[in-house]
Amino acid sequence: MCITCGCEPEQQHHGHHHHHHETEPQPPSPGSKIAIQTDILSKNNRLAEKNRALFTTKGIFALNLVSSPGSGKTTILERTLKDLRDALRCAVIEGDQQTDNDAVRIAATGVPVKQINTGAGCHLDAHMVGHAMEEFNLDHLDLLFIENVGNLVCPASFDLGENHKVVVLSVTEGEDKPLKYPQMFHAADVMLLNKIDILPHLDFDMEKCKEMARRVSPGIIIFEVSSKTGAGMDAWYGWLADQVKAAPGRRS
Ligand SMILES: Nc1nc2c(ncn2[C@@H]2O[C@H](COP(=O)(O)OP(=O)(O)OP(=O)(O)O)[C@@H](O)[C@H]2O)c(=O)[nH]1
Ligand SMILES: [Mg+2]
Repeated sequence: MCITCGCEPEQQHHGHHHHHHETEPQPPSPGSKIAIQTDILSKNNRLAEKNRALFTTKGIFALNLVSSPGSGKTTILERTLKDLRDALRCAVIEGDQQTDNDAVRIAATGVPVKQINTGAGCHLDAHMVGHAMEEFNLDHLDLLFIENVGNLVCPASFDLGENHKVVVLSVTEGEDKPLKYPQMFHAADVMLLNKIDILPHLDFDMEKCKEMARRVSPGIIIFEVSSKTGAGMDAWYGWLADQVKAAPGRRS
């Protein structure tokens, strides 16, 4: 269980809206769980601004990939890196509670990668990302992918300094997830609807899913993809290339 992001059931008994304690009008009593959480989130926000300033200084476009476990974040990255590594200089930060499995998979593409193990923690925070950035040559980097810990709840609250959160939803998870986990989908500017190759075996309603995602995140950009077959990936690559070109602080 993670105390830092307030995912304990107790938190809900105060009648507060989860994860928005920093906007509560009354100051929380010192030492209370809410006060601790407010401190953690404001400290995180300060460090996220530092990361963002670094990305801007270096002209790096940074994405934070979030999803439930197994939706296909690493598989999407593997294919994306293989297809884009000659055109764009990429690096990856991998977040998992344990193992370096995903970092090993990314390393096989030849792209620089740094694994962060969060142990009991259920999300990456800005401090971890700032530290991991020391591993890369920032003067030779266009595009940074941060794969967050597989968790559709807590990573929504933690700004890492990224340009956008990209939520991956695989079609096996059900079309109602945007409404069940609205904070994550609200926080995301892009949704990758992954594993469309297996749609013929499912009752997944694509249009309904997209409508639900737009209900919680009106401007969300949606790509339907299969990281297994490569279907739909070109539209995602096109968006990435455009965003890198327009990244804040980028000179060429
Ligand atoms: N059929 C199909 N399977 C996929 C696709 N993308 C990923 N998978 C499979 O889904 C499983 C999980 O993929 P990962 O890429 O490891 O998922 P992840 O989101 O990185 O998982 P965590 O890092 O553990 O949260 C693997 O068995 C993949 O082969 C896809 O587009 N189609
Ligand atoms: Mg992964």
